Amino acid sequence: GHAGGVVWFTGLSGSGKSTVANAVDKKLHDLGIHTFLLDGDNVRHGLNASTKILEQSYEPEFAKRFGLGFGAEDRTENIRRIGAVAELFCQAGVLVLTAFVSPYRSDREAVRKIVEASGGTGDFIEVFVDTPLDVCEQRDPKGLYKKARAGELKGFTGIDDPYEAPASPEVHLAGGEASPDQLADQVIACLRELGKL
Ligand code: GGZ
Repeated sequence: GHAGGVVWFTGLSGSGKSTVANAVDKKLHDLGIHTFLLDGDNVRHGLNASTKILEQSYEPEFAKRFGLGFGAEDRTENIRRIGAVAELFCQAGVLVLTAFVSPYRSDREAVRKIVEASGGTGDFIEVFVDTPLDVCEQRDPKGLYKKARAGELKGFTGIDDPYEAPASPEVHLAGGEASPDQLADQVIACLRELGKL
């Protein structure tokens, strides 16, 4: 194989994906591994910015056409673009970490196909951050579950939009039961077993 790979975190909002991915990123960096983390903060504000964000720099018509939201088609396009970027980094020998809800199984499988076609089997590692909905809802760091329950936010994953759990992820984390640091250690151990480290 080669040094590159895509470690794809998936799970509900508030599941801890981003926190665990950041902890894994730091541990890999300390091991001297060249990584790159893609998450909502650097993608949904840039490459996949919303119409509202794009309107600050582009014509309204253009912003409307290319801005991404949270409807089913936009989520699919969000994941497709992220997958394409991840595949490029992977080709460059970088171990890419991604942290997106990525709720639809077919979207994740499409990325797997693309990454494995250009790299090889084993280059796509799906990490399911399996935190029960009620735990995510109790955490509710941004108050989004509360808004979704109140009907102020439509199409929220886990409330009135589906989350399709991975059938056979390479790594399955019991998100509600351990600290982010412990979960990150589990991911590192799995990456070793899979021969990625
Ligand atoms: C799910 C939403 C929604 C809806 C805004 N559904 O906890 P967060 O805030 O930081 O994580 C969620 C994030 C999800 O963006 P992704 O790019 O990961 O989603 S996807 O893979 O489905 O395209 C949440 C916030 O954006 N958010 N509206 N309706 N999450």
